[in-house]
Amino acid sequence: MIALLDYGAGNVRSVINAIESLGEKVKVVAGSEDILSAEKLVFPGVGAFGNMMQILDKKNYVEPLKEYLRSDRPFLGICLGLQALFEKSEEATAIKGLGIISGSVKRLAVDLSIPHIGWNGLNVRKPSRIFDGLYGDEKFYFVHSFQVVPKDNAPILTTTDYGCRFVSSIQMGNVIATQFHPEKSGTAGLCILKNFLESGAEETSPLYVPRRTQLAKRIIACLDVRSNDQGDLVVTKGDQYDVRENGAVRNFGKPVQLARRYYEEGADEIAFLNITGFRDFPLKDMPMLEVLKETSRNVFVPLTIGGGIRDYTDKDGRRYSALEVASEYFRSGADKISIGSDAVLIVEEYLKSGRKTGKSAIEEISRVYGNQAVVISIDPRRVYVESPAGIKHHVIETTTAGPNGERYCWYQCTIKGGREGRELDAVTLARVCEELGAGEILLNCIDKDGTNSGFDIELINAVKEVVSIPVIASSGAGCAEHFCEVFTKTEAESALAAGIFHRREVPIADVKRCLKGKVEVRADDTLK
Ligand code: 1PR
Repeated sequence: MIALLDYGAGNVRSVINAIESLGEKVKVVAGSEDILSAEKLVFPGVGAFGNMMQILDKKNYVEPLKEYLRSDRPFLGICLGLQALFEKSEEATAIKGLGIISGSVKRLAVDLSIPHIGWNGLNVRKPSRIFDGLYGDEKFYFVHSFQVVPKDNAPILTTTDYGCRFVSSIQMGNVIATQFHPEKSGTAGLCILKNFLESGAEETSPLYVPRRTQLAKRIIACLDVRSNDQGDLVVTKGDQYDVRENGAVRNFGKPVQLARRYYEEGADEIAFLNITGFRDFPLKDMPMLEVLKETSRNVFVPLTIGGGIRDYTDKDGRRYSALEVASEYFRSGADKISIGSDAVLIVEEYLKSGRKTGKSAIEEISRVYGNQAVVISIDPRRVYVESPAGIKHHVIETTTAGPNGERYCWYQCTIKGGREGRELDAVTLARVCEELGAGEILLNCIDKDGTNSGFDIELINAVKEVVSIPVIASSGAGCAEHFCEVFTKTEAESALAAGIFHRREVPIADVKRCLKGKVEVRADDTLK
């Protein structure tokens, strides 16, 4: 029986699912006595350092945790569960950590997108039983903006490179903690978890030790989900957002099965977009929550869910906040939520008043779950203009001329799945959302969606220029070479596709094969 410390700030379901998939039972800690009596304790941390320590303190977990850790019983900390072991953090300077390891937690100060999101490697510094069965070139899923800085080198188990070299895991006796998420790192992550759970594994060092590790560009499979006319939840896909063919909603199959297929085929991440979420209340749309719960049971890569994340008042006058909606998704297995229409309305309000309210969905959700958990999905459409003069939006010069030969355009934000255009451009939207606390941009393009003609490189570069958070390039992928193009001509950290994967035109492995040698990718087993 594995004791799991859940302090209520994020997606612990994935950790439970991963442990259960390895045949172990999990008991969620319900009081300090469960910590003291645990034989093996797993502590997955999500969110913010200050908030985590305050909750641990309020629940009277701090002293029992210290006692458990000092007794050198098996402990696995994940992400914030690693940072908690240190004395203090720059994220919340007035709040003390557990102080089991001398040193502190510092902001990742690098000239690259922050948070550090994605799959990166490990440079192993000393043998450990958690490496049993690993070759050494595997990649693991990271998502963080802070790094631990131990006072001396003794606890350092691995380092990872991302603009700087940072400590990506530590081990002191039976106390092990990782900055990366083994539960979200596919088979390599499950291998680490299994080694931790089976205390008998040999202390080993992997054969291969990379000189420098590299963050991989991520390939994301996207599932647009909605009910068809018979009321079944199906994966659909539009052409420029029109999902109907001969009057009926296109049906590419069931979301849970398709997500599983993409996981097995090597997708680095999976996104579900509830594309009619803007008109329904998502908490009533329980099938979507079920889809997440089911998927997270056997898909061990990050899951993003979008659609309908906004404040909502039901017919009886009960108000639900976007934070409540998001919380339900996180509890059901989501690692990130994505906000579409509501982000446009939030930014419009902010630009009107010039003031942050602290109450918008973006601010509230990122405060509680961390910036990395908040993705902004943008649905822009090109608006061509003769010249930039007099246009109050971010205009770009384009090589794809407009219908009347126009050489300039701006990207108009839309809401409600492209049904309504707004007086706001995508570049401004992205910039302001970052200011409000968003951690990633999912950049669609209605003109390109479903066309198989390649990503909108100009749009991606325009947005990339104004934000320092990661950008997911989306819409238009028609062949493996389009992924090469987007990663070599833009700084996008990941690329998403739907149609070519659903129609089995291009397998994910072919995309990675095409990228290999030119762009860093996470090799799945089929590539090795
Ligand atoms: O506005 O917060 O309720 O969120 C609704 C979400 O649903 C948004 O993220 C929005 O992008 C999405 N959405 C709404 N309507 C549609 C539609 O297609 N009618 N899908 C829709 C958007 C775009 C991509 C697509 C890529 C790749 N889908 O996610 O998967 O364009 O496609 P491709 O590779 O086939 O070209 P809210």
